[in-house]
Amino acid sequence: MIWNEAKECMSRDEMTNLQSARLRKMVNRVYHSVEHYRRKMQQMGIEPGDIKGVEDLGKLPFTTKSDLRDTYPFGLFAVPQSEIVRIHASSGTTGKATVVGYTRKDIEIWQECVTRVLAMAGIGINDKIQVAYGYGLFTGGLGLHYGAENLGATVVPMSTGNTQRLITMMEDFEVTAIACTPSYLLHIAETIQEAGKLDKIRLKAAICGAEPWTDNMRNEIEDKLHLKAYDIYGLSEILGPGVAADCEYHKGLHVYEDHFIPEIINPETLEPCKEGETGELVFTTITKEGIPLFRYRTRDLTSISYDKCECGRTLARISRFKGRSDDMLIIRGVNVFPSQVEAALLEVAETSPHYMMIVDRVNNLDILEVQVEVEERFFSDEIRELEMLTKKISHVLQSALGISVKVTLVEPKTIARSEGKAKRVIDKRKLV
Ligand code: DLL
Repeated sequence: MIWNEAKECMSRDEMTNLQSARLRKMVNRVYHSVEHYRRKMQQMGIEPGDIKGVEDLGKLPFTTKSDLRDTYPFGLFAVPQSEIVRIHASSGTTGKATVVGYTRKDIEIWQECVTRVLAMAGIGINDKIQVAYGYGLFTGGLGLHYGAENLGATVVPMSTGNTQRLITMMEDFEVTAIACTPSYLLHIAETIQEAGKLDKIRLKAAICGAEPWTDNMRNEIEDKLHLKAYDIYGLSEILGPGVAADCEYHKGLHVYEDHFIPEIINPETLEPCKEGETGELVFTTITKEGIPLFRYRTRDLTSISYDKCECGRTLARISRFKGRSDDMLIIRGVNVFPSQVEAALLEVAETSPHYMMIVDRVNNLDILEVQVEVEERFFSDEIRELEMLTKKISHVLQSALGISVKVTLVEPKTIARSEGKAKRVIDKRKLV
């Protein structure tokens, strides 16, 4: 039985009707309250009345991160400041922060979305959940916190910063669920294993997201901690965590289409992609009040399916993310994503998914070095074994990426662990 059947199991026609009604209202409201959009629509010769439903979505202008930066801090807000009850911001790597504001209703909708995600992962009022995403301007901590509280679970607001304390409390409080980035959870799992505490841990579910991860990484986490790991997706501009998440079948992430209309476009031509084709994910918010966005280009690369899921939900599903278009490295003309490296490394039993990609340019030639952690024993054994393993990993990576790779094996714990989003790439070409 699906907890939120009325919202998650509608027929496509019912969903389209609901979305169209919400879209019409929101376009009208935004046109009259956000100068930036009104100007853009006027330049394109569109009036609110031209948007009759979802079929007219393509007439609306796209929004990009630069629109948010150009109107920094509050230029895209659609309500007076007195109606804004919370602000979040993401720093990004360049320029000013991206600022988003929430009205009380926005916070309620956000809570509702996260509650739906947690319920989909089988979490309920008898669970104790440690929220180990960062609390603060990042949306992970507070987003999961309010959603879990709204569900009625017992929240332990850990934030990040002290893995030992997190594990002690996990054991003492008999914590049954955790929410954090997948890379941090892997670090937690290894620390638990080293401390010989695995049999004292009662975790049954993990809600992981905020960074790309692969099915192999999920398997590794599930095997290490004997739990079920679920994927949660979101971005501050649209909401924070809770825009989409996967169910127990792990066949893509269900998008909460009653609040966000997804599109997949070709990032070069900006034309819509066919169902199943990989492209850039674009969202239009249809219930947000504080900062409603038209066709926001997420830069995240995925594909979409409208087939009914085995779980019974009819919500559109997006496939796991291949990465972001701005994470994509072009090395000697070949497109390379960190997620390809992760997936390939997880095929090699002797490695761990802790790696760092270092890209450099020597004599005008791009060089990719991948540093990989391997078990300690390889460094005490004969040098020949280390060489053989280096060759094996180079071969696996070369066939996965289609370019030659310099592999450097490093001892466990050499690569810095992150408690938030993992850093996987150092591109020295950008530093010169
Ligand atoms: O990362 C919100 C979040 C917090 C999501 C906690 C899930 C859990 P931002 O900092 O704005 O917001 O970063 C958003 O992170 O565009 C993706 O590139 C990436 N991302 C988020 N979730 C996933 C995921 C939060 N499940 C950016 N898989 C997005 C892959 C993800 N990438």
